Amino acid sequence: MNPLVGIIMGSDSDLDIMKDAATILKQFNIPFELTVVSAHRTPDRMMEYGRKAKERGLKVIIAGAGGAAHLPGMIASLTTLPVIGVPVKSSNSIDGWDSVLSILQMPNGIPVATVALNAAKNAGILAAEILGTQDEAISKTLSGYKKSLSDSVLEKAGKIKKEGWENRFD
Ligand code: RP5
Repeated sequence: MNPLVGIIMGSDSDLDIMKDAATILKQFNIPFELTVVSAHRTPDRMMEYGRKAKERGLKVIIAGAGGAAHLPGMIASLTTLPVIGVPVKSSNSIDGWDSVLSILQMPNGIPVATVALNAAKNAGILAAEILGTQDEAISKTLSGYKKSLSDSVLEKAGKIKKEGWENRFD
């Protein structure tokens, strides 16, 4: 199947974080592609990716980068597809705030839906939710996923109730 989600990152060193987006999309049976596109080191490739993404059939782009993280914002400037930004705490990050603020503080007109630091899994879920607005099968998969989250919390609450909270801190 043709990819619906494009997962891109500034460096292969981001993959350890960005693979979480791929893993959850795989779990949801949503076709995606994954590659490295560097805003600073391959600006022409970035322009081509952003400009051709829509005509290639992508519906959502997840872009991750760290430090001077310009990739998500620049990709958003090149397409009308929704762009989800993943700030990565990378080798060139001071403390992660640099990545967060570089992706979050976009000018009016060019939004990037920024998830939490290193939260590539949430980016994958958000991409699925965007696709789910037009696809009932994906929407149902997401309902099942959220039910499983709820069940696991209730299970933990039940365990604490049964065993007593004091036993959790021995
Ligand atoms: C950013 O610089 C990348 O997104 C990565 O997070 C960071 C470090 O890249 P490498 O020096 O590891 O290639 O552009």
